[in-house]
Amino acid sequence: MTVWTVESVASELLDCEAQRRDRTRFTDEWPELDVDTGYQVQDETLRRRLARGESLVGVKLGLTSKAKQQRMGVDTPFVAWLTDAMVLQPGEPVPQDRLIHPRIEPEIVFVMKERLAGPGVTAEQALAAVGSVHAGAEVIDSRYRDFRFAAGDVVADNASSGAYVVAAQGLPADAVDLVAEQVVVEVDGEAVDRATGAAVLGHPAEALALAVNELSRRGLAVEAGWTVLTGGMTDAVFATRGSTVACRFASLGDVELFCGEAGGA
Ligand code: 0L1
Ligand code: MG
Repeated sequence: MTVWTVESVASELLDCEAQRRDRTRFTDEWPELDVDTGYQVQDETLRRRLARGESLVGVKLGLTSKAKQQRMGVDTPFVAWLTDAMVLQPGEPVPQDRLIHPRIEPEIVFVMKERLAGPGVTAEQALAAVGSVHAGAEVIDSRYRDFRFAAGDVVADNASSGAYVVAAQGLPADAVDLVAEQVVVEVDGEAVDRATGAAVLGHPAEALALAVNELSRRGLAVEAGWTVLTGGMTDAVFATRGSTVACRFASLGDVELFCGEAGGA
């Protein structure tokens, strides 16, 4: 049986990503892979992504909504890294050729105007450091078969990172009621789910504060200019080839993702 370590789990996850290969969760073989160890793996994979030329552009929150926690069977929100290799420009299709089994979820996105360092940062302080708020969508992709994982597995797997898109036009944070802001998720024009910003820990700024305070435990901060995905507001929908998924926000506008031509591998 394989004896797993932070380094070998990081290698296996990056290999799965590069080879578009899924696998069973590590915690069945390595029960010591808890959330703290998962963050060590995450930081190791980030180190390797940066070493191969990617740039760190922000953070994303995972499992900040009850809908997502219930669906995934994990009740702890967590933080993960965003690099420039994950960015999709508005209008770009889902990059099916580099993803295993992508799903799409709506996100309220912050672009930071100021650096924020914890501990003890409140949602109010966090919101004051936000430059603009945007509509967004994340294309999640798990390296685990059928998205089956425990908390340590998913933290190690950079919270199922794949790709994400942020609407170009944002609004100042005080111009939007982020608790009441509604999103409707449509697949090929049909509404399939909806939620408000309240789904994200009661207020998306709570998710930002959580990220800052979690990073501070590891001696890190959220930097000015970074993008922050505050967490999927609804359960994610399958990015089925040939379909278009739209996330229509009440004030922030729309993001639409074409999921690639039908019939491809
Ligand atoms: O695979 C997953 O659903 C875990 C990542 C969650 C991302 C999110 O909640 O925004
Ligand atoms: Mg997400």
